[in-house]
Amino acid sequence: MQLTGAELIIRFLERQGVETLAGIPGGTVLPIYRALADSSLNHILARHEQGAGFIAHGLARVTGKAGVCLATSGPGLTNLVTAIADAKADSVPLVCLAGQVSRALIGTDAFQEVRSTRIVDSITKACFEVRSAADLVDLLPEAFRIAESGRPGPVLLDIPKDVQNETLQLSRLPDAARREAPPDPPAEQITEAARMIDAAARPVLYIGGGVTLARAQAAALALAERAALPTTTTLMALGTLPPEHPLALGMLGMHGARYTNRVLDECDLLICIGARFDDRATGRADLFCPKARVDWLSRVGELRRDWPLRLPGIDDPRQPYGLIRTVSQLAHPDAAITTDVGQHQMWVAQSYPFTRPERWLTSGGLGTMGFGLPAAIGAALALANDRRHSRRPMSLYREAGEGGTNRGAIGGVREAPEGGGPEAGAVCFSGDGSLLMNIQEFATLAELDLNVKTVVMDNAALGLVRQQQELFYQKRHVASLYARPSSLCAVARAFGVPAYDLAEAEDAEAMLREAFSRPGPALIRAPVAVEEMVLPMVAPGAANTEVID
Ligand SMILES: Cc1ncc(C[n+]2csc(CCOP(=O)(O)OP(=O)(O)O)c2C)c(N)n1
Repeated sequence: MQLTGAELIIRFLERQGVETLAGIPGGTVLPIYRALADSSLNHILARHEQGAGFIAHGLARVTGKAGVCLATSGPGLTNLVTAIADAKADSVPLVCLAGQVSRALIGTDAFQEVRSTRIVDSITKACFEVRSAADLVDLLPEAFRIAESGRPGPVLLDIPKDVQNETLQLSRLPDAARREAPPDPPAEQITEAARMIDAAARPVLYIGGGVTLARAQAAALALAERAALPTTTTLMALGTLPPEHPLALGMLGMHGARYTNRVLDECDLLICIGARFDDRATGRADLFCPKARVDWLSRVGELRRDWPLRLPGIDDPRQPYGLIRTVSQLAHPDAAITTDVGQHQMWVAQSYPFTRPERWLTSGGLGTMGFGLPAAIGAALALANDRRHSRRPMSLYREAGEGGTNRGAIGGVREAPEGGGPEAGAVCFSGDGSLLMNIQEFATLAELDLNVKTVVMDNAALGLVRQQQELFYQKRHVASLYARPSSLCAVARAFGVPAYDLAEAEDAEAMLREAFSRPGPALIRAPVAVEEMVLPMVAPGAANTEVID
C-alpha cells in the first residue's frame, strides 16, 4: 500500500486501539489533521495545548493505556511541556505527537521552530526526532511500548511537516505495540522479604501509585490482610484500602493524620510497594505469621484514638470537609475524582472516601495547578468509551445523534444513545486560583457536554500559599490574595456551563443535590473563608512527628 507519513500515523493509532486523542491544529500538523478527517478516531479540540495534554492524562490514568495528544511546532509544543512533565512525575503513559518545521528549515530559526527534543529531553522517558516517513514504521510502536512498559511515562515524537507528507510503500501496517510484562522477582528475594516481615514486630505496609498503575489493588489488600499489616498510602494510592478498613492508616506525610505519622515513627519494618522507595521487602503473604503483630495492632489502635484525623465541619456542607462529604454522597460511586493543587486538594485527600484508586486523579509529583478540569474531561471521555464497549446504554451526551461512529467528530463528540441511567462522569475539586489556569477548557467541556461537575472552593486567594505565609513567613500575605476576585459562575456561564453559587443558596445541600441530579457539566461555587487552613501540617523540612495542629 502507498501511504503518507500522516496517514501512517493515523492508521497506526487506530490499529493500536486508540479511540480518543486531544490536540490543537497548526501549520506543521495539518497533514495529520487531514488524515484524521478519514478516520474513526475521536479528536477532542482543546482550547490550550496544556488542556489537551491533561485530557490525555485523564484518558490514560483511567484506562491505564497511553493517552495521545497532538500539538503544532513551536508554541504548541511549549504549551504542552507542563503536561509532559506532569506525566513524567506521576508515571503516566503519554504519546505526544508534535509537528516540526520541514527538514530543510530545521536549524534556520524558522517560523514556529523550537528544538523540541532539547526542551523535553529531561521530562520524557524518550523523545525521537523523526526524520523520514520510513522511521515512523518502527518509532510509532516503539513510542507506545516505551510509554506503557515498566514505569510508564511520556514519549514525544517530533515530526517535520514534510515527513508527514512524504509517501512510502508498505506491505502492511506495523503491529500494535504491546506492554512488556515485568520481570518476575527473584524467588529468593521474595522469601527474604517474607522472612523479614515475619520477624518484624511493628511492620507497616506503604503503598504508592505504582500499585494503582499496575492495577494491583486486590493483591496489595490481600497482602495487608494476610499478614495483618497496618497500611498507609501515598496521595497517589488513596482508596487502595477503603477508609473504614481496620488496617487502613490513611495518607502519610505533610497533611496526614497525626496517628499515621506516629505509627510510621514506631514501625520497625517499612514494606514499600509502588512508591519511590526500594520495594525489595515485598513478599508473599502465606509465609507470614500475623500473631507476632497482635501487640502492634493494639498499639496502632491506641495511636489512632489518641491522635485522630479531625475533620471539623464534616456535617456542614458550607465548610470544606462537609462540602466534600456531601459531594461524595451525591456523586456517582464510579465517578472519577480529580483535583487541582492547593488546600482543596489536601482537604479532598484527607476526607473523600475513596475506594477506586484508578479513578482518583491528582497531580502528585509535579503539583500542577490547572490539572483538574482537563483531567476530568479526559477521565469522563474514558468512562464514556468504556461504557460504549460494555454496550450499556449511555446518557452521557444530551443531544441525540447517530450512534456507533465518531466519524466527522473532529472538535466534538456528537454521539448520543437512547435512554440509560446516570453517567458516572467525573467530579473536579478545584480552587479559584487553579481553575483560572485552564478555565478555557470549560469551552471544550460545554462542547462535549460531558457529565463533569466542577466544585470550586473559592477563598479569593491562593490558599495554600497564604497558609504557608501565615505559618512560616510572619503572616506577610504577599501576592496570595486576590484584590478583585473573578466571578467564576459568570465565567462558566459565558462558556456555556451552567453554574450554581452556594453563596446564594438558602439550603446548600439542596442546591448541591439539584446540581448533581442534572446530566451534563456544571460549576458549583462554594465560598470558603480565607482563614481556613489544612491541618495537621508538618512544616517543610521538619520531621513528620513535628506537627502543627
Ligand atoms: C502551575 C503552578 N503554579 C504555582 C504553584 C504554586 N502553588 C501551589 S498551591 C497554590 C495556591 C493554589 O490556590 P487555589 O487553586 O486557589 O487553591 P487553594 O489553596 O486556595 O485551595 C500555588 C500558587 C503550583 N503548584 N502550580
